[in-house]
Amino acid sequence: MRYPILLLFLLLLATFASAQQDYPITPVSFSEVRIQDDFWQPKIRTNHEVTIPIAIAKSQESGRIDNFRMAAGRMEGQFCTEYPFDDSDIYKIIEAASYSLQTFPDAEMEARVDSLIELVAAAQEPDGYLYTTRTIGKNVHPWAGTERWELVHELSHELYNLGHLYEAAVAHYRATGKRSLLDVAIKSADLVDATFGPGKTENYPGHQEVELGLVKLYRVTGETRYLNLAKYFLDVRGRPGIGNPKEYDQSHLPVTEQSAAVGHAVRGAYMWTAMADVAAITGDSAYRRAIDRIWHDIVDGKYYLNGGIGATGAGEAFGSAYELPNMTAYAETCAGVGVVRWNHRLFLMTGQSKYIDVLERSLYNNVLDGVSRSGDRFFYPNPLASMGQHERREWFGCACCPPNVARTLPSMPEYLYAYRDEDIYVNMYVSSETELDLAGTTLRLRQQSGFPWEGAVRLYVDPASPVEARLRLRVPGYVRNAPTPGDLYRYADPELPAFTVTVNDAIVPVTTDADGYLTLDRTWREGDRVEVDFPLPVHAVRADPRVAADSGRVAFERGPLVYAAEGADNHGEVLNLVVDETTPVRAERSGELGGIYVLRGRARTVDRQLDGSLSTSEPRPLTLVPYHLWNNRGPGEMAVWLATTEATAQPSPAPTLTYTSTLTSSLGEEKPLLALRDQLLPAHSNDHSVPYFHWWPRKDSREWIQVDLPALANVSKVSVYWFDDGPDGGCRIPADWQV
Ligand code: FUB
Ligand code: ZN
Repeated sequence: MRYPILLLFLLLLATFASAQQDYPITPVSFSEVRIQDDFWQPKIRTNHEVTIPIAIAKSQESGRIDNFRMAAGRMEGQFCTEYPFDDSDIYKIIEAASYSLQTFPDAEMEARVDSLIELVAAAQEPDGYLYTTRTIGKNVHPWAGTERWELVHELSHELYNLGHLYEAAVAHYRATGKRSLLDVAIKSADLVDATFGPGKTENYPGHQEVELGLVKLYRVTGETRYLNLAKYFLDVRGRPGIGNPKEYDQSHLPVTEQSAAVGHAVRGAYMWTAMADVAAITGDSAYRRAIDRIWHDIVDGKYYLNGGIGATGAGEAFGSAYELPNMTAYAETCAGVGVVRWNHRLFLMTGQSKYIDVLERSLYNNVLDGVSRSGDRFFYPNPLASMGQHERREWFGCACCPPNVARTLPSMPEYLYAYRDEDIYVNMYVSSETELDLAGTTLRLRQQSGFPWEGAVRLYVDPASPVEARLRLRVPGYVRNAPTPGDLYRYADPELPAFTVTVNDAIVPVTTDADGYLTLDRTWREGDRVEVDFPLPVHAVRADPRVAADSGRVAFERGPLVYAAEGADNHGEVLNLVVDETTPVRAERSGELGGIYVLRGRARTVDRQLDGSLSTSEPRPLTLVPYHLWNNRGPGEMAVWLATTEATAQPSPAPTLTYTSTLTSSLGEEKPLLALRDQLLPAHSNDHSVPYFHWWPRKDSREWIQVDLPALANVSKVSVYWFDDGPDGGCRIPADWQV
């Protein structure tokens, strides 16, 4: 009799222990931080007023909401959108709105969210299964398979959708206290738990996401089955005989044996985030070691200066180390969101500011680039160079990115502050206000900052009664000559300008510690004031010489912002610029683009002549704008990495007959035809590094390109350079062709 009691006691203890353990550092929740600045606050407002309503309207127009209506039996018809993961957009929108309503109470949006939740609940099958394409039962998506979960390890996205459902449910519950979506999530998770695991169906999701959703559900419900299930879905990957192991979805090896960032970038980022979560709760050091190796693999060779990951559109995947092409960079917005979330977790695990450096770079540059200033146009890939072929779009058939931005903006206040015992971390400099409970007293923290434009930061520390605490101010990498952790990028002009920290106007001698913080350890009293003026010089950045795409090139940044040259400020041309390195590049306030700092320098242009020779101009003014703001004045040339030599510049094309002609094609789109006029010769037919024109996925069809000459001309010779990406790609040199 004593054993069962002892066992019960031990079990209770184990549950209690695991429920207690989590990240050693706790973020101050987004709902406890009030942003009061001129940079983020307007963006969060535009997100609320424009982006979220558009996301709802587009979901209605595209049939995503109707899919739920049909699954709920409230409408006749068949599954009517393109992808089986379209359900997930609705969940992401609910999550975004839940965060946003905290800052902007809005009865209309709240009612809309309630009605979406009611519809989602109605679309759920009695046993908890939720996947509209199968429940509707007509026009079931081929990726769904014939049976539930049959293709879960491939492209069905049944579990991916549910991960987003769980995240939405937790956000909605935390924001409103309402259980409506949480109950749907719990019913679903119970079914998934009854279905998968040892002795049940043994398989893993083809697109990771459910794992981190389950951890969130575990945190809010305390139900350890959800945590165990999250861990199961991670551990079952790469097990012999299970699923279809492949690098594409990181199932090629057990997760603890993985060391390199390979395959689909979003899948990877979501998986490493979940591994961090599970490791924080269970203390699993093998997970920690694996994500640490992968993190290094990224920051040492697979991380774009704009904070993006995933170099190639082929498989939306990582390339090999140092393969970071600029014009064809994929750097999907969702992958940037993944980098932000994963690195936040790594900070919470370690207290090291290098993770916030990565988070901040990806957030300010890659994620913000994902949406226009107006909040109604979106980038899916975020290239670092353009001939004018790129433009933000109103929406996408595969609409994963816009709602991912929509949920990231209103939740970003969560990245500002964190605490652990008497340590208070200030990680991002954004004018804001929050309160913390510390050693039995309430401490009010108010921050005034000019970031990202100016480095002066003032913190008002107001405890209700005197309290001992360590205020830890992050010293960003760009103030420490470390643009990114590791050696992938370096400042060409390393400079460590001095700065001082004062408390109540008295200079405090303080140095940056090994974790990248300035620590002020004292008894804080009402009215205490800390001031730091971080120097934000313009920095020229060079990439590791092994990054061929950036060789002979330089990029500029200031503070957290990466800059880009855009045609709109530079006579329409920037790819042909050679930076005049003898002229310093300076920051200057400008009224452009809503009020920014532009960078001004000088550059020469390189132009190709009709005889093939190159001519170089005298230096002329060069203007750069923050990268995330490019393409808000129409499409055009853009470059983050500018040539420093004539040999690495891309000369403006000579006025040849092709260049001055009007080109049209059977493709119907104009922009891809720019590749025919750029006068860049590929190294070989499978050279993806220069722009190419293609008709893929058309096959066995007759296609044409028409060249309307500007005037009557004698054409003595025509050459065609065919693109062929065989054997893996789908483009081949045509069976026959004629001019
Ligand atoms: O598969 C769902 C989402 O669609 C992925 O995360 C994106 O990369 C896009 O492929
Ligand atoms: Zn996406």
